[in-house]
Amino acid sequence: MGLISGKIVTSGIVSNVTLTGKNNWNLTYNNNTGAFIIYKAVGTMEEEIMDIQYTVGSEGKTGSVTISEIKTTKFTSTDYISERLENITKLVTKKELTGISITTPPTKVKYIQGENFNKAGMVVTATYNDGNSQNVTNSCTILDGNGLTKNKTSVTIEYTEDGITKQAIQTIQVTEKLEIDVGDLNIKEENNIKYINDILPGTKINNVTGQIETTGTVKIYKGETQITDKNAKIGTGMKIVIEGEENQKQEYIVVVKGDLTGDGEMDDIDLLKLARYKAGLDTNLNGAYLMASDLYARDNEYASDIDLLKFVRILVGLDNF
Ligand SMILES: [Ca+2]
Ligand SMILES: [Ca+2]
Repeated sequence: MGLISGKIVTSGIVSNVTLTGKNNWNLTYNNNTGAFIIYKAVGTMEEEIMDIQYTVGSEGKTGSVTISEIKTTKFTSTDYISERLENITKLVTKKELTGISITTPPTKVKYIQGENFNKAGMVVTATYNDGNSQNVTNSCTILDGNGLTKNKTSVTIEYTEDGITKQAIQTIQVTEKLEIDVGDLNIKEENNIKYINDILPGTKINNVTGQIETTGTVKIYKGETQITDKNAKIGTGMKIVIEGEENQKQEYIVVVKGDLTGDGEMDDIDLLKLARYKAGLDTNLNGAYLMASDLYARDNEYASDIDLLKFVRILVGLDNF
C-alpha cells in the first residue's frame, strides 16, 4: 500500500477546489485546510492519480493552484511523485473578452435614409483569451442603428462582458429617401392606388408634372409607352411614375375630369361613353376612367345621374367645373 499526503494551496482568483481520485486511488480532502490524503492498496505511479477542479472568480486576472507539503509512505521515489503532482500545479488566468467579430452579416445591408438598422440574420461572436468563443448576438447593442442618415456607411456593434467592452463594425449602404411634394395637386387614394385627381381637360403634361418636386425622376406613361413630349395633353389613365434610388417608386394614375376615353379632352365621345355605361351598353368603364365621370363629386358616386346631368351642362356651356 502506498499513501501520499499533501496540501492544496490556492491564490488569486481561484476558489471552490474539489479533488477526486482517479484510477481507483482513494482520496480524502479537507476543503478548509487544503489537506488531502490519497492512497491505493495496489498500484503504480504510472497512471493519473487525481483530478483537481476549481472555479475562477471575477476579481483580478490571475491565480494559481499548487500542491505542496507532499509526504509519502511505502513509495520509494518521492521525486517521481512530486513530478506527477507538479503537473496539477496550475497558473490560472481569468477568462477575459478579447474581441468581437461579425461572423455572419445581417440579411439586410442596404437601407433607405431614415430606416432603422435590422440585425436579423447577423451573428456576433465573442472571442476570449483562453481561445474559446461564443455567440453573443443577443447581448450586443447597436450604437447608431436608428434613423440612418444618408450616405452613412456603417453601424457599430458593441458588447460588454465583465467590464470589458469591444466593438465591431458592420458595413451598410444608405440611400437618399424618395421625397415627393405634389404641391396643389389633388391626390386621391382608392384600393391602395394613388390617383392625381381633378385635372381639367386640355391640361398639358408639363402643367401637372411641373408641380411635382421630388428627389427622384418623374416619367409619364400611356400604357407601356413613355411620353416624352411634355407639351402633350395629359389624359385619364396616364401613369406618372416617380423613381428614386434602390427601387424606390411611387406611381400615380391621372384622372382628367370628364375624360373617360384617355385623350385628355372632355367631349361628345366621353359623354356617349358615359351614357352607354349608364344604359348598360358599355361595361368597360372602370378605375381612373370611371373616376373621371365624377363631375358632381358631392354625391360620393361615380357615373351618377347628376354626374351625367352636370356633364351635359358643362358641355353646352351652362355650368362649369
Ligand atoms: Ca376624352
Ligand atoms: Ca358623382
